[in-house]
Amino acid sequence: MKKKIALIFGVTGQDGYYLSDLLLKKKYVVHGIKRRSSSVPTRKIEKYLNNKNFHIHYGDITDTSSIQNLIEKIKPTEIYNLAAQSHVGVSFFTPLYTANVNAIGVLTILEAIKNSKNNIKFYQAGTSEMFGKTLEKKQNEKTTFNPQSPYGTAKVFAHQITKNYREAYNIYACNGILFNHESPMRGENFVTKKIVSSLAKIKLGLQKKLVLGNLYSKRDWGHAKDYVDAIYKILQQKKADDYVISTGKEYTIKEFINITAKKLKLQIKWKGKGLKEIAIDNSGKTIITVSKIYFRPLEVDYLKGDSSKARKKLKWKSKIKIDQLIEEMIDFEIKQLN
Ligand code: NAP
Ligand code: G4F
Repeated sequence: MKKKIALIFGVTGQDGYYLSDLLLKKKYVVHGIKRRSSSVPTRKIEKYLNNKNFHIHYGDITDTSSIQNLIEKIKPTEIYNLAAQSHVGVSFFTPLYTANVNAIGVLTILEAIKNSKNNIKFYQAGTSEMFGKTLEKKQNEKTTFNPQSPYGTAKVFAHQITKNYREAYNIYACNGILFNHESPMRGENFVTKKIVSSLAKIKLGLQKKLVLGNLYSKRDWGHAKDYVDAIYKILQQKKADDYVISTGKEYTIKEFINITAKKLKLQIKWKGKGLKEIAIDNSGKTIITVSKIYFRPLEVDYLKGDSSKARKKLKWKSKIKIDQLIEEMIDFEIKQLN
């Protein structure tokens, strides 16, 4: 049987961590790309570095020659593009950079695949942020995109160009449209990680206050481990296609805080409204406040996915519930702090 060789752009991030684990267990040879950094870019994936089937190379998806050279050298059978400037809020401060990585970077990979003599399957990490401001109660593959940020807008380009290359050049290229997924490996400045990490520190007396932005947007939060299963399945179908991956349940940021606080046995009470809203602990100390610096110029108020297609065609469904996700994130945080 032909050896399966995966090339992962974005291997050093949350999903890269879980996807590497899954593919190594499936006996793939896994190649990943790291960017030059002044700190340690491979901190999350350290445990794979001594695996003989895991290889790391320098590269960047904004560097055409590095992408072409890597694809020619590695000869992957599957490419997973998880690489992105993935923070929606930050994309308002760095819109050109975000578009360069999240949109043009994807086209650069697709061009390299088109020009390669090898048959390469391609996965593009699309997002529910592409739906943006939507009137649909549940969003699926047929829902119109209406992105509300440079991040979401660049991802719509990436989605569409992936579809164009599939149809124009007969490339096995797929889009996953993934709703928010979290884990202990989540980046520090996403809201779930920030909440769990800060409340755990507050509980242990290591931090005084957590400052957040909009507490009332709703998100459909799953576990990254479940979601990389779906990513893998998307590339194993007879025909290339696009799939929505979600849990179908939505919570506000405030609800996420309340569940986390309860699990940490932190008693909190909410007071006030708008920018004056606060949460106090049972000694009357203010432990959560709201600041406008974390509000975005445009917000996506509501996201809730309909994954019926993935359930039917991929036989995939989200298994890990929000309670278990939060417990796992808390355990990880407490272990780190101890
Ligand atoms: P993440 O933790 O932020 O990881 C992003 C990865 O992309 C990191 O490995 C990062 O490298 C890499 N990267 C950034 N710019 C790059 C460049 N120019 N060239 C090469 N690599 C680059 O994100 P994630 O949560 O794992 O998400 C993975 C993908 O899924 C992203 O494309 C994201 O937009 C998309 N997505 C995520 C979610 C979610 O809820 N997590 C939902 C839908 C879609 P460094 O480590 O060097 O920064
Ligand atoms: O955790 P967030 O930054 O995630 P967001 O914007 O939903 O984006 C994530 O999910 C997308 C899929 O839908 C991915 F494509 C994307 O790459 C990323 O992984 O923010 C969630 C919500 C927002 O409404 C935000 O305004 O939380 C609100 N929020 C309130 N206070 C905050 C904060 N977000 C962050 N990051 N930090 C805060 O202090």
